[in-house]
Amino acid sequence: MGEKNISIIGVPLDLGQNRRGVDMGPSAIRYAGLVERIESIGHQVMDEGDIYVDAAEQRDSDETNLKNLDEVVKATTRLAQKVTDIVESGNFPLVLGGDHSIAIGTLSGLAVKYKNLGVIWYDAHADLNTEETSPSGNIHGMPLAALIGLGHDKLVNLHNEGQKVKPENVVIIGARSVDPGERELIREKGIKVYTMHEIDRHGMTTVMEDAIAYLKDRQVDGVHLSLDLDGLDPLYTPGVGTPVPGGMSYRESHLAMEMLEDSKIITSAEFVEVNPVLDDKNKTADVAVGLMGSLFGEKLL
Ligand code: HAR
Ligand code: MN
Ligand code: MN
Ligand code: MN
Repeated sequence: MGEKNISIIGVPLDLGQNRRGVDMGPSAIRYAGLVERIESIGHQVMDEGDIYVDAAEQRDSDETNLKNLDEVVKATTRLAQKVTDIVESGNFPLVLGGDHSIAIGTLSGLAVKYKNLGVIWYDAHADLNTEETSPSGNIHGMPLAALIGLGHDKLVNLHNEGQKVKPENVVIIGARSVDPGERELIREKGIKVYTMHEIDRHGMTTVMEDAIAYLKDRQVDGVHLSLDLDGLDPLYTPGVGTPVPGGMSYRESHLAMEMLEDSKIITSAEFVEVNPVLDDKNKTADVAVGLMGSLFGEKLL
């Protein structure tokens, strides 16, 4: 990647879903040696600490089925401002979750600078639900929908009004758990999705070459990697709240990160859904840090 100035921000938010513990994700990732690992590659690292997250209220203030809507909006709005400050200073934002609802904040912050941003969504899920289609009411299943301008207006208009990312600039990799409303949206909006079938059928090399070429064709002005650790098979990343079998392997995931590093297209990244309470001796955080090593140019030889 060449030497970068990387700003790390933790988001200890677990209110976008049901299982407690994912708020400890940023600590677990730091404990797994993140800063030292990235510095040893030759980058400058600034750890900017954590975004403040309010305690959940006893009852939902809004009459929707969106759980903890106001708390999620407050924390992600703070995150968006922080991310805007970081990209405006020229640094590379590296955001640590927290559940995947934080992506609404990260990408809303990036959208101030990047008007034609590409997004790689590495995930078992499509995260394209709205309050109408969500089977759970969990906001971590909705960030991509909100970012393309669909769903509750507090989520859609966070930090700035309206759509933050064009649906045709989104590439989902590793999907294997997609709800009916999400499937409809993928068809209607023409969102590019490489499911586990494409990865099995054509291999990760072809899928990543294709994904990178697709985004370059879209003439994107930056590419954000949003990596949900449940994209990997739970064999490798057991510490996630919504594991889905049949996922991408450790080796496929490292290859994907190495190909992104070779392509030089990535301008920001986030790693989400690490839940130390559900983990096996910090294995999932260790995998996350290893993947960041590959993404930032760690070489074997
Ligand atoms: N699709 C389901 C829902 O909306 C499950 C979403 C789980 N999401 C995450 N992020 N872990 O990908 O509730
Ligand atoms: Mn996700
Ligand atoms: Mn997921
Ligand atoms: Mn298959």
